[in-house]
Amino acid sequence: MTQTREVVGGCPLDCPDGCSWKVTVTDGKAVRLRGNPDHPYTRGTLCVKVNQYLDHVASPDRLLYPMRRTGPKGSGRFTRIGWDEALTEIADQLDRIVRESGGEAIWPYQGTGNLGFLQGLQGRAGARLWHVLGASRHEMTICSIAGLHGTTYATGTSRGIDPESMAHARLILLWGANTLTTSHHLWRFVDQARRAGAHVVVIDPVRTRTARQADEHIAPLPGTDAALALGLLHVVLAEGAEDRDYLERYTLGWPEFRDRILEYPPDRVAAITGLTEEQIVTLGRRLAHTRPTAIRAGIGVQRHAGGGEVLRMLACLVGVTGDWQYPGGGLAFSTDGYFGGDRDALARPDLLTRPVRALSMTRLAETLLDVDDPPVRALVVYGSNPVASAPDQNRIRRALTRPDLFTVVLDHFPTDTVDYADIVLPATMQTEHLDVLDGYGHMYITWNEPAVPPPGECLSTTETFRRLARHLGLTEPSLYDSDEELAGQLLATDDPSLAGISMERLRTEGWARLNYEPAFLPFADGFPTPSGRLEFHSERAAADGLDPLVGYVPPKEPNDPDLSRRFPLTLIAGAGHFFVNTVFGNKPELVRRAGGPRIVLHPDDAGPRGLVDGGQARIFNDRGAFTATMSVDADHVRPGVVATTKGHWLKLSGGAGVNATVDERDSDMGGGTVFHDNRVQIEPVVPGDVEPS
Ligand SMILES: Nc1nc2c(c(=O)[nH]1)N[C@H]1C(S)=C(S)[C@@H](COP(=O)(O)OP(=O)(O)OC[C@H]3O[C@@H](n4cnc5c(=O)[nH]c(N)nc54)[C@H](O)[C@@H]3O)O[C@H]1N2
Ligand SMILES: Nc1nc2c(c(=O)[nH]1)N[C@H]1C(S)=C(S)[C@@H](COP(=O)(O)OP(=O)(O)OC[C@H]3O[C@@H](n4cnc5c(=O)[nH]c(N)nc54)[C@H](O)[C@@H]3O)O[C@H]1N2
Ligand code: SF4
Ligand SMILES: [Mo]
Repeated sequence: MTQTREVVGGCPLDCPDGCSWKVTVTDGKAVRLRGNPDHPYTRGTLCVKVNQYLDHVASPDRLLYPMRRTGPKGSGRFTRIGWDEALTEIADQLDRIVRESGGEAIWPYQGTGNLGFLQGLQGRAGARLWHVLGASRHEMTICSIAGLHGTTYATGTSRGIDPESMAHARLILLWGANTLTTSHHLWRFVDQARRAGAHVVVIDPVRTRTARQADEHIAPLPGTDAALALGLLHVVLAEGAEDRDYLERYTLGWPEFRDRILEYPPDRVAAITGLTEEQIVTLGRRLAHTRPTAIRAGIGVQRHAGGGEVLRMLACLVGVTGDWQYPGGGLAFSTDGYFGGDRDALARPDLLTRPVRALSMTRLAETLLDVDDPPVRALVVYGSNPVASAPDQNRIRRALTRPDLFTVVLDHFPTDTVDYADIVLPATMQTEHLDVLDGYGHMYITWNEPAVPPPGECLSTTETFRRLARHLGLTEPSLYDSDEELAGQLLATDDPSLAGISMERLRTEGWARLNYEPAFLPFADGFPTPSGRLEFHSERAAADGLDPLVGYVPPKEPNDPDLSRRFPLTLIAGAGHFFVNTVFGNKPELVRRAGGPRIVLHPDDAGPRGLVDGGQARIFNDRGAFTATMSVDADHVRPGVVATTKGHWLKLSGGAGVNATVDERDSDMGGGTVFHDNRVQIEPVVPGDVEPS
């Protein structure tokens, strides 16, 4: 007799929507995956990518067995070995490296492939083992850190409003956020506000799918958003619309900030941002007279030299207008942190017996090539595909071929990074392991129950590290806690966000809303800053070497005259619609729909270079080059700005990707990345020419 059951789970991918799902299992096989219809945010739909997840799980390309490298590093040639052999070799290498160079010679390099608390990034899977070994601390700098720091200087926290509350806004600014591609479940709330009369503006140098659906699209020059914000506030002041009562009661440094705003009249801001004075004044007036105004800032907006400062500015902007005090007003950047689970109980920082150095994800190549105290001798990569995703691809490739570097990669598929591994370990996918997840764009947590057994010899991250601990002969008991025990430790807390949410309830129902009222005001009782106020002037920023007063930090490469002469175009590489970072970059159906790397440019830039729509282009700078198909489109970008998307696998798209051109340089805060602060030149690829490397 056929047996069918439904298993609750959640999407592990790096996406603000953190969907809750249900897997239908018939006779031990996962046959259907759909968005959980009961979940208030997911509402029964997943997305164009994850709708194909079960197919992806069953892909013939899946890594099913441990492997050892047989060809040169980078060749991707491997032979199958057993788990025992693989773990013995890894344990021997790590043991030797720790003895010879100390634990810090190990770099556990964890990415965003899985955001789960047990198997992924949120809980720093493997943290206990790394602490016991005294490995270097991995700093997750590649994504949103600059903005998280920026909002924190201003408000004392990176947490903003519940994005759902945007349904109550009357003006919505989607600021460097490509919502319909990167977090489409938010659109329902945008739409709800719009039906009640809200005006929706997208602020993005690129005419994205989201920009096309908005009431208005404002396209500033990349990296100039903080100047734009100052210009809008200049208009607010001219209209006498600043909220004086709010400024008086809730903010610090207003007189200084006011003076700074007055330095940015619309004509000056027009020159900086490339917008017209009229655009600035019109939007400024709208902002002055529309309460509540909600800003949804994306992550893309902060991938510039002054990216952290942009988020700091946006958090301050909605203080000048007083929007933080209205349901539906304020800034939504991240909800990460509203979940009050016991992260330390999970990661156990107390297992570290002495302080260790931190290594930044942004600086992979430089660290591997240049750091000497001690050099990194073992790199353990999991949930990450840095050869394709991280800045300065060519240097990363060079670094990963270092003969004295021992590289282990845990993954689902033979990625561009797997090609450089000494040992490859096959990892479970989301239908095959236990996990607990939160979201960074909503207020819910999710339980992921394994629905089916793993294929081949795939193991979960937790089980892989338990077995590795055993091979290392480690005796610390907590290294062997089961997944259920780990989940219990995470959830066993008195934190009010979890009141009434037991592990049993979560496991049965599959999701729970954290204990916050709908449309709650995050700063009704003041701000968690040193002064208790929204800080336009921040001593913490000053102590970190930044301007104590919030302001505008220009992008770097567009303002370098010599560089700009040689490389006159600013390249933005945002999210692709059919992948999540490089996940699905090998899924044939999604690769087909994505249509290969594409570069969109304005006819004024195309014409003089002999670049034609549909032709092949070589995009290059001093760091490297990649090829893409051209789209010449006057509506999509302005002259001087070109757009492409991230996520393509290098070996499936000409051997190089956009990150061959990106600099391994820190943004202004937290060591964040500068993916879009990037100047390039473009030339046509004539058929028959040698392909660029
Ligand atoms: N489909 C899909 N969804 C994804 C991802 C994906 O790869 N594909 N990635 C996931 C991840 S890891 C993240 S962090 C989020 C990112 O989510 P988003 O931040 O929404 O996505 P991005 O495309 O990185 O950036 C948003 C927009 O910022 C714009 N932008 C770039 N520079 C500037 C600037 O200087 N000023 C302004 N105003 N805008 C600028 C870009 O043109 C882009 O359209 O999405 C997640 N969701
Ligand atoms: N040019 C440019 N580059 C960018 C960006 C950009 O906007 N422009 N965006 C940046 C951003 S926001 C981010 S977050 C980074 C992402 O960069 P990374 O963190 O490197 O993420 P991915 O490239 O998606 O690689 C994730 C890998 O993890 C694997 N994986 C997934 N789940 C698991 C699991 O449970 N266990 C194990 N072992 N492996 C798993 C996947 O198969 C995949 O190979 O990329 C950055 N790169
Ligand atoms: S990628 Fe985002 S939208 Fe798609 S299923 Fe996962 S959480 Fe939901
Ligand atoms: Mo990200």
